[in-house]
Amino acid sequence: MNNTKTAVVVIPTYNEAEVIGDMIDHLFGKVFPKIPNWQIHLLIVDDTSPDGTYKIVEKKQKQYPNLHLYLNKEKMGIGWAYVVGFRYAIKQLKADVLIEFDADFQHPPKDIPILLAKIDEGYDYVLGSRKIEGGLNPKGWGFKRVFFSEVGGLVARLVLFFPGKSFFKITDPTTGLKASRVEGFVDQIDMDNLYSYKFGYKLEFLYRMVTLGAKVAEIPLRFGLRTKGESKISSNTAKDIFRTVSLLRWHDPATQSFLKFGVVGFAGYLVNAISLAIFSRSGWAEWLAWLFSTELAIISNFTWNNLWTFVDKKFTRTIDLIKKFVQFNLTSAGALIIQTVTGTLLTSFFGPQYRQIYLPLIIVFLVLPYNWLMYNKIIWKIKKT
Ligand SMILES: Nc1nc2c(ncn2[C@@H]2O[C@H](COP(=O)(O)OP(=O)(O)OP(=O)(O)O)[C@@H](O)[C@H]2O)c(=O)[nH]1
Ligand SMILES: [Mg+2]
Repeated sequence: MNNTKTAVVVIPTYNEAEVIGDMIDHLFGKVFPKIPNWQIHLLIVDDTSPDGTYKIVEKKQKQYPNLHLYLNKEKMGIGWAYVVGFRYAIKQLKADVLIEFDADFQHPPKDIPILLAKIDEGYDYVLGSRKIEGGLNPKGWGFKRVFFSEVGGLVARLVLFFPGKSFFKITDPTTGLKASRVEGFVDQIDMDNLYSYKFGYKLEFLYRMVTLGAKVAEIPLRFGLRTKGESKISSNTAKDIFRTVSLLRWHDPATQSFLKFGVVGFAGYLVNAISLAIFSRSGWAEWLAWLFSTELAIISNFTWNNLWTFVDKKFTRTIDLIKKFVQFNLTSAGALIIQTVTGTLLTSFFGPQYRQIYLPLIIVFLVLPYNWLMYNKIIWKIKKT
C-alpha cells in the first residue's frame, strides 16, 4: 500500500522572470528532496506575463516532471490564480494538501517542510505568521508598508473574528504562506462565488477554513525583502481587503442573528419601558413594577427570537415550546434579577426621575451580553449529531 500523500506547492506569477528559474531549481534541488514522505508537485499559475515568465517555466518542465504550468490568458489577479491553481491541483494532481507560496523568495523555501510537518501532526491549516516569536516583516520596509501591514492585519482580524477565539489565535491574517488540507476543507469551499479574486481571497479562504472547523497552527515567518522584480501590491489592496472582510462578516450567520437579536431586544425594551411607565404610574410598588414589566419583555423576546432570530433552530411542537419557555424563563431569571436589583438600587440611589435612563443602560451593558450567551449556549443551542 502506498501511504505517500501529495502536496502541491502553488506559485502564482506575474512578471517574475527574474526569479522564477532560481525558485524552481531551488525547490526541486534543495527543498523537495528533504521531504521524502510527501509526493510534491510544483504548479506555477502565470497570467501570460509580458516578461515571459511562463517560457522559463516551460523550459524547466523538460528537466522536472513534477513541474506544472497553468496559463491564464491575461492578468486575472492573485486570488483567481489560486482558484484555478487549486482546482487543477485537486483534480489533475490529486492534491491532499495545497501550499500557497510566492515566487520572489520572500517566503523562505525551507519553511515548506515545516508546514508539512505540522500537517503530519494533524493540523488542517498551517499559517506562516510574521507576528509571533521568531517571525518578522522585512527590515527595509518603509513606514507606510509597515503601517498598512500592522493596521490592516489588526482591522482584518477585528472585522472577521472579534470577539471570537480566532481573533486571539490568528495573528497574521494577511499572510501568504499557508498549507491547507483539501479533504473536508478546501474541497468544501465554493470557489465560484468568492467576494474577491484579488488579494482579498486570502482573507476569504482564512475565514472559510476557520468556519469549517480547521485545526489551525501558526509557524514563524521571516518575511524577506523583495530583491528582484516588482511588487504587485497596490493602493487598491487595502480597499479590497477591507471590502472582503466586511462582506464576510456581514453575511456571517452569527452576525445576522445578532442583528435580529438586537432588533428583538429593542422591541422588548419598548415593551419593558411602556409597561414600566404604566405600572409605576398606577401606583405599584417599585420592585413589582420592574418585575412585571421585565417579564412582559421576556415573553416578547422569547416569541420573536424563536420565530425570527433563530428561525433555523426554531421549535414548533407544543411540548418543546412549553419546555423551552420554562427554560427561557429560568435563564431570564438571571436577567430579571439583574434588572430588578440594579434598577431598584439605582432608583434608590439617584432617584426615580432617571428611571427611563437606568433601563437602557442596564439592558445594553448587562442584559444583552448575558442573554446572547444564554440563547446561544442553552436555549437555541444546536445539537451536534
Ligand atoms: N498569476 C498572478 N500572480 C500574481 C498576481 N499578482 C501577484 N501575483 C504573484 O503573487 C505573489 C505575491 O505577490 P507580491 O507582489 O510579491 O506581493 P507581496 O509579497 O505581498 O508584496 P512585495 O513585498 O512587494 O513583494 C508573487 O509571486 C506575484 O508574482 C496576478 O494578478 N496574477
Ligand atoms: Mg512579494
